[in-house]
Amino acid sequence: MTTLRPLLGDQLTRRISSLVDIDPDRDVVLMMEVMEEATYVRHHKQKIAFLFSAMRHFAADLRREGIRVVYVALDDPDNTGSFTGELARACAAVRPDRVVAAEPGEWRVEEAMRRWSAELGLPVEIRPDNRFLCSRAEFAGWQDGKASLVMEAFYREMRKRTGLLMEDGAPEGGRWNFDRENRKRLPSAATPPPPPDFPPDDTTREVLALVERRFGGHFGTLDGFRWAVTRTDALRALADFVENRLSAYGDYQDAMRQGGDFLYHSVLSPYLNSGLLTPEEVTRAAERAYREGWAPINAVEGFIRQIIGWREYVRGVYWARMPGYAETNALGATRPLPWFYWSGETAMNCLAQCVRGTAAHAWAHHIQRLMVLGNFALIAGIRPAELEEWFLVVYADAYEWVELPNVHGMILYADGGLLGSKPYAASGAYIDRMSDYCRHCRYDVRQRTGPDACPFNFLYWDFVMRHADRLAGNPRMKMPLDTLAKMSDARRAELRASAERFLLSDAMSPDPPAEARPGAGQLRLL
Ligand code: FAD
Ligand code: DLZ
Ligand code: SF4
Repeated sequence: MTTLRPLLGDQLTRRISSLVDIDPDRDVVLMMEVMEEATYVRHHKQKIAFLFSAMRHFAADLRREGIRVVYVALDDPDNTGSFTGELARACAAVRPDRVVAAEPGEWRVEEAMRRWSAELGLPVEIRPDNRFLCSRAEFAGWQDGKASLVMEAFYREMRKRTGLLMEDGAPEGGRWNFDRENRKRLPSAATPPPPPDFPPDDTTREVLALVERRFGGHFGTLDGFRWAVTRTDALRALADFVENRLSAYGDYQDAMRQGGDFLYHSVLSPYLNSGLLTPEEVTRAAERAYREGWAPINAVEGFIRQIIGWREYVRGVYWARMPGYAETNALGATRPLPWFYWSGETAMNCLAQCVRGTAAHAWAHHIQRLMVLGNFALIAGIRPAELEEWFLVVYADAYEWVELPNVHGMILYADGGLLGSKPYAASGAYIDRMSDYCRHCRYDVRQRTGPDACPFNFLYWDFVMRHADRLAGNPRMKMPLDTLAKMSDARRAELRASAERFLLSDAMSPDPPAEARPGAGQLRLL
C-alpha cells in the first residue's frame, strides 16, 4: 500500500504523527511552496524566507534518509498555488492508496483538509498534531464547563503532568510561580549577549533572492537575515540561550531598552512553531540548567511557564473556541489601524522602536508586543481584525493558533475576558518604568494632557472612562476606577479632549502620507 504524506511548512519534525510509520520503500512525502499560503496575508519577507529555506533543508534531510519527497517549489511552472491543488496533482502522479496528514495549525487549513477525501476520492487520515504536550481533546476536557479559563490553573496541571520542576509532588522552590521576581529594570551597565547569527548558505541565498523577487512589496527587510533553518542550527540556538541568557531571563523578562532588540529572551519561537525544536527538549534543557546550578529558579520557572503554560494554553483555547472566537468584539473597537504600524513613522518613540525592530527581525519580544504595540491598540480602540492581521503578518513565529488568542484575547479583551482577567491597559508610566524609551521621546511621559503629553497617558484615561461601566465589577480594575472616581469633571473633560484631538489627528491616519503612496515613487515599507 502506498501512502502519500503531505507535510506543511510548520510541521518540520521527523517525529510528527504523519511520518512516524513511514515506509521508505513505498511512501512519498509531499512538500509544497504555494502562493495561497504565502499571500493569504502579506507575510513579512523574513517569515516566508525562513519557512521556505527550512522546508528545503528538511526535504534534503528526508532524502538523505532514503525517503522519496515530492517537493513543489514556488517557481515550478505547474504549481497550482494551493495545498489542495498540489495534493491533487501529486495524487495523479503517485497514485497512492491513501493520504495521511497531521492536523494543521490553523482553522482555515483544517477546513480545506476536511474536504480532501471527497475531492480526491481517497481515504484521508488526519492525525493529532503531536508537536504539543496537551492534545486538543485533553484541553477540551479541561476547559469543559468553565466560564473563564485561568492559565495558572492549567499551568499547574501541566507541571504535574510533565513532572517539570517538581520535587516529590510539590513545586520546586516551594512556589508554583516566581513572576513577582521577574520585573526588574535593566541596569545601564548590563550587556546582554546577542543570540547567534546563522549566515545564509546556498539554499537560503536562493530563497532570499526568490522572496525579494516575488514578495518584494511585503513588509520588512531581508537584510541581516539571521535565522537558523535546520534542526542542527536551531539546537545550537537553544544551547546558546541556555548557556548565555537563561540565567538573567527571569530578572529582565519585562525590560525594554532603546536599540536592545533581543535582551535576554530566547528568540526560539520561530523554531518551536515550525517544528525544528520541540517543547519537551527546550523545557528539559532549561530544567537541566537549574538542576546543574547554572540558572536560578525564577528564570527557569518563568521560561518553562511560557512554554508548557501560555503556549499550550493559547493553542487549547484556539481549537476549543474556533471559529466563533475570532468574531467577537466585546469592547466595540472600530478605529482603523494607523499607518505608522507599517512605516514606523511616529513621534511616539516606544512605538517607533518596536516597529523598527519588527521590520528588521520579524520578531519582537513579549513585552514590546504586549505593553507597547498591543497596549496602544487597546487604549486607542483599534478594530480587532486589523490588529490581528498585522500581528499575523509581521512575526516569523505567527500562526493563527498562537497569534489570535494573544491579540484578540490577551491584548484587546475582544473575547470579553475569557482569556485574561483584565485588559492589559497601561499609561506611559509603565513604559517609562520598564525602559529608557521615554528619555528619547518628543513627548513628556509626566504630562497627562496638552500637546506635549505622552499619548499613552490621555488615551489610557479615555479608555478607562469609555469602559468604566463594563469594568466596574472587576476587582483588578478597582485602583484605576477609584482614581477616576476622584477626578474632577474638568480634569476628565481635559483628558477626553486631548484624546479626541490626538485620535482625529494625522498621527493616527490609516493611510500612507501622500508622498509615500504608489504612484508617488516607491511605496515606503520599512
Ligand atoms: P521567550 O520569552 O523566550 O519565551 C519562550 C517561549 O514561550 C516562546 O518561544 C514561545 O514559544 C512561548 N511563549 C511565550 N509567551 C507566549 C504566549 N503569550 N503565547 C504563546 N507562547 C508563548 N508568540 C508566538 O509564538 N507567535 C505569535 O504570533 C505571537 N503573537 C503574540 C502577540 C501578542 C499581542 C503578544 C502579547 C504575544 C504574542 N506571542 C506570540 C507570545 C510571545 O510574545 C512570543 O512567543 C515571544 O515574544 C517569542 O520570543 P521568545 O522565543 O524569545 O520568547
Ligand atoms: C506561513 C507559510 C507560508 C508563508 N508558506 C507556506 C508554504 O508555501 N507551504 C507550506 O506548507 N506552509 C507555508 N506556511 C505555513 C502554513 O501557512 C501553515 O502550515 C498553515 O497555516 C497551517 O498551520
Ligand atoms: Fe512612549 Fe509616551 Fe514614553 Fe514617548 S513618552 S516613549 S510615547 S511612553
